Parts: sequence; C-alpha cells; structure tokens
Amino acid sequence: EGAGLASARLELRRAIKGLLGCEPVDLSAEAEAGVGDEGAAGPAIVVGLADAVRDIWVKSASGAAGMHAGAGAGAGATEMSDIGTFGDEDYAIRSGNDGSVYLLGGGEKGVLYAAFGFIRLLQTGGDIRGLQTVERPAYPLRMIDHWDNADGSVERGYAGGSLFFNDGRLGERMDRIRDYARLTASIGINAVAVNNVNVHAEETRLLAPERLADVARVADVLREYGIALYLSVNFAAPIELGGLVTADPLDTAVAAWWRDTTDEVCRRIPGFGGYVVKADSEHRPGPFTYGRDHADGANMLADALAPHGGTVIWRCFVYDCKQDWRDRRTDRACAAHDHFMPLDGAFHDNVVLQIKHGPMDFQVREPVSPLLLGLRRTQIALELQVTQEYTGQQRHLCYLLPMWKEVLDFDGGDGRTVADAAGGLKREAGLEARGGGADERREWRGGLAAVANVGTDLNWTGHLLAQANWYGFGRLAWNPSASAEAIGREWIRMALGLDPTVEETVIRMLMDSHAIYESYTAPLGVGWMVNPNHHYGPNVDGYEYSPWGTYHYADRYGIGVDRSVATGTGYAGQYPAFAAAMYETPQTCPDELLLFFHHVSYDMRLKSGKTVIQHIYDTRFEGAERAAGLLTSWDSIADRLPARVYVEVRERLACQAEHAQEWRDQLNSYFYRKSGIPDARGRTIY
Ligand code: GCW
Repeated sequence: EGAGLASARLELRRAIKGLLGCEPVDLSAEAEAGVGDEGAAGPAIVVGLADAVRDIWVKSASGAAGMHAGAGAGAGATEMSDIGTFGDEDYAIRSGNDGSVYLLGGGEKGVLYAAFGFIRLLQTGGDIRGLQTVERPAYPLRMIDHWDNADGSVERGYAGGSLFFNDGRLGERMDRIRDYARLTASIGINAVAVNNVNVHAEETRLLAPERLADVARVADVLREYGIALYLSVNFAAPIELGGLVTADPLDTAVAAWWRDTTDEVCRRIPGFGGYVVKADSEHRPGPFTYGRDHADGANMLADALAPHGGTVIWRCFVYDCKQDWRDRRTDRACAAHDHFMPLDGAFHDNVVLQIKHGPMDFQVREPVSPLLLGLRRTQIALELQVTQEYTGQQRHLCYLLPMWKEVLDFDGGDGRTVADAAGGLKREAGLEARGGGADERREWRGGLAAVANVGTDLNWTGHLLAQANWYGFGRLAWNPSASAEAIGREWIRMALGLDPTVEETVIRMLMDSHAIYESYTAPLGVGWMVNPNHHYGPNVDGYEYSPWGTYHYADRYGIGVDRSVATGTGYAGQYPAFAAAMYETPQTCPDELLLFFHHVSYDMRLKSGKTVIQHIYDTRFEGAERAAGLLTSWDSIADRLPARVYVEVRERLACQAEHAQEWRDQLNSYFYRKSGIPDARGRTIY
C-alpha cells in the first residue's frame, strides 16, 4: 500500500472519530483476504483505487444487496467505465445500494482527495445518501509558494514565523509540517515551494549536499500527502555555491553544474517538483547579466530537470525597479508583456511561466495582466497572492475570492478566459484543445500558484477569517468555476459550524469585504498610496517620488496614469482588440479602473454620474462606515461563537474599523487640499 492510501485511511479514521465520536472498524485485512466483501459486515466505507475496488462496487450496486431497482443499480456499469479513464488525481464518491460509501481514486492522490472530499461533505452537513460525485482537478499545477527565509522570518508574512525554517534549520517542527501537509492536501494543493523567491546566501545553500537531508525529510512528509516539494533557486548559484566564475546559462560548465546538482537533488528527493526562479527582478541575478534572454535561462534549468520529470516555474515579475520618477514614458505595467511576449514558443516543455494576476503587483484593483491571455505557445500559471500584503495584511478582513473570480473569468472579449488560458485550453481561436507550446501533443503542466498566508500562528493565518482565502485558493485551483460564495459557505461550515445565523452573517461579511477594503483605500484603480517598505496604512505620496514605477501623478487639476495608445504609455494596446478598445478612452474604460488607464480631472463625471472627486469622498466615507459595520455584524453573533474565536476576530475587526478611518481622513484631506473642491455633502475633511 502506498503513502497516499495510508494517509487517506488515517484521515478518514481521524475524521470519523472526531466528527461522529465513534472508532471505525478497519476491515482492510479481511478485504484483502477475500472475506467481508459480500456485504456481510453491513455498510462500510470502501476506499481504494478505482480499479482495485471495481468488483466490490459493481456487486454492491447491482444486486448483492438485493436492490435491483435503485438508480444506482442501472447507472453502475456506465459509471464504472467512466472511472476507467480516471487520471491519478481524479476521484469518485458513490453510494452503494447497501448503504456503503465508495471512495474511489484513479491513483493514490485521487484516493486521498476522495477521502478529503468525503470528510468535507460530513463537515459541511451534506447528505451522504445517493452520492454520485465525479471530480477532476481543472489544473495539473495547484501550487503554494512560501516566501519563507532560512532565519525563520516570512517575507510579507502576517501569521507568525515560518513553518519550515527555524534559525537556519529546515524541518525542525515536523509535527507542524505534517499538519501543514494535511491542511494543504485537504484543499487539493499538489505542489509547494518551501523557500522565498528572494533567495539569499543561506537559502542558496539548500542545494548543497549536506543540506539536502533536511530538505528530503520535509519532502517525505509532503509526499505522503501527494505534494511535490519545489525549491526557489538563486540564478547565480553556480558562482555562489559552485565556485564558478560565471552563471551564464549558455556556458557549458554552468549547465553541467546545474545538471550535476539537480541529479543529486533528485536522487535524494524522489518526486522532486522542480525550481522556482525570480531572475532579473528586484536585484535578483538573472540571464540579462550575460546578455542572454529568459528563455536561455529557463531552458538551461529545464534541461537539468527534464530527465527527472521536474518543472521550472519561471516568474514573469520582471521590471525596472530603479526607474526615474521624472520619466513619464517608462511604464512598469508594460514590462512583463514587453519581456515575455517575444519569447512565446521559445520555452522548453517543462517550463511554466508564472504570471501575477495584474501587471503591477497584487494591488486591490488592477486590470488583468495581458500576458496571461497573450501567450499561446507557452505553459503558464496564474500567480495570486493569498498573503494580504496590499489588502490589509490580515489585520483587515478582505476575502479575495470575488477578485480572483473576476481575474479567472476575464476574457479580453474573445471568449477565451484566463481560467482557460491557465489550463492550456483553446490555444488557437476556434480550436477546443488542450495542450501547450509549439508541440500540440505535449502535456499541459500549468495552472494556479499563490503566495501563502500561513505561518506558525496557532490559527495558521493570524486573522482567523483569512483562512477562507487559503481554503478558497485551493478550491478554485481545483475548480475555477466554483463560486466565491459557495466556497465561502463551505469554509464557514467547516471552521465555524452549521449554525445558519452564523453562516448568513459571516458570508455577507466575507462577500462584502473586498469592496469595503477597496472603498477606503486607493480609489478607481490607481493603486499604491501605502507606506513604503512594509506597505501597511495610508500614505498617498509614499511611492510618488520613488524608483519603483508606481505613480498616481495627482496635481491640482487631476489624477491618474495615461496608459492609452493615443496619448499615453501604450499599455492599453497590449490587450486583445476588444479590451484594448475599451481601456483606450476614459469614456469606455470601466469606472473602477479609470485612474489606472487615464489621467483625468477631478470634475470628470464617472459612469455612476458622480464626479471623480465626489466619488473619492463618498466611497471613503462609506468605506469607513461599512468597515465599522463588519464589527457590528460580528458582534451580533457573539453568543453563537466560541468565546476565543469571537474575541480574537473582534480585536482585528476593531483595528480595521479604526484604521479605515485613518485611510478615509488622509485620502480625503489629501484630495481636498490638492483640488480645493469641497465635499458636496459638507462632511468633515481636515
Ligand atoms: O510584491 C512584491 C513584494 C516583495 C516580493 C515581490 C515578488 C518576494 O513587495 O516582497 O518579493 O513582490 O513578488 O517577487
């Protein structure tokens, strides 16, 4: 029996005991010996590979229990043929006519996901009779990226320290790592990068033979739960670790170093996932140093991994972070598309380009990155940020699924959505096909990746309600057409119980929270306006005269960045025709992105009928009020919640309500002072 099956059994036993209070009897020994499969022992939970339990299932569904008439009986044969085509991660949950439940996986991972699926059903109060579920993940890559450092800190982490690293050592808290693996597999994640994409000296050494034992111990536990471990690597490792004089990807000694190093990594770590690379970005080394392009760099690493089945996840977050703020022609938003579109089709089969959802950097409102839709002959993964760097740092409630859904559903006007693109679907117009790259037949490796929001805090995410983002990311990576609300309700039931008043209250809080957060922070898609470095709290000009390419250009007349083709930076022209035309003019650009695409005067009228300045005032006042309303909602269910949960979350919501006022007052005062235009409703502005 493999590790996946053992984990599935263990999880079921634990869950049944925890949820139903009874210890299930394990009949697997009898089943193997050929007794006990006649239904004599009564209804059972039958767990296994679809092929292995086929006979038991067919018997149960078609007569052994003396029930020919039920719907299950007739359906049995065809459904089993369905199961015959199951991939490793696919699963079915079926009720047999004798009251048994069958958890059938195409492979070991499928069995594990079936077990977690069944547990989810029990936890959410689902009916376990008449089950006919078949599940297949939408994407082969469902990945979590940790920005964890060897010293135990987490870059942009808001939930304590690193789960993996402690004072330079990896894998000292194996119990917690095991729980992490369970948590992660239970939401369908199958890939985890354990260290930060900013790879410092200490993490560069993770590839050294003497450090691989630690990495392997962690990988072993993750593998029991169907998760492949990835390492973020330093492109200059051949120099820093290997003692070579260059890291030029076309240098044969460099390629040989990576090949040898990778051989050893893969020998020590069976099923090693591969490398994540941040190159030529924010002071990280990369191929540009040697006059090479990013295909040269990625392909060299991909060749080292190919014999072992590994993947290179190459990030497209490449831009000039030493821009002159006086230069209004250079536009950071254009950078990823400018760098990577010319390379479409040049990457090897086991390279996946990881692309942030927006062209800038995980702001609360950005348009969708045009690169996601532009690349047609390259494997891609959409990168989301579960950790709330720019969305309240897990002190503010901000349920991110409504935003992620907008990204996944965006199609630029030609019907091919980002969700399709991340799955390699419909590569060419009119052609319904799956496959990536120059070769139609190659297997798709892309999908969804996200930066983790978990850490050593006891509740994993600091703000308890931020668990919904973690949970929701996994669920969307499994099925991007699930709704934000349905996923939110699932999480509430699993985390806070089945009280309908709690569910109704909390789902409203979750569903409203992103809009609330947006309405007191940066307006109309303009972005930033945060304190430099730590990125928490309002600072309208915090990044205005910085080298980071993040400007709003507010003056006494107006605000916003002209990114039109006609008079601006040309960024709008990177979209498919329909979207390009829509973003090109202030008249056709959606209100919520107006200042991202255009520089307009404060008295311009929005589609909502309000002027820009009045919109800014109104939404800041409403936003702060609605943030306070979140606290009131939470208080209304105080006596329906465990005291500790109530208090813990209340503290964060109170802080949010207070800080929302700070946002409101700083932004309103700033724009009143710039524009000299008073609030039409005469409210207090400082
Ligand atoms: O959003 C920025 C963050 C950095 C991060 C970088 C990236 C890991 O402020 O902390 O570095 O993005 O995505 O590489």
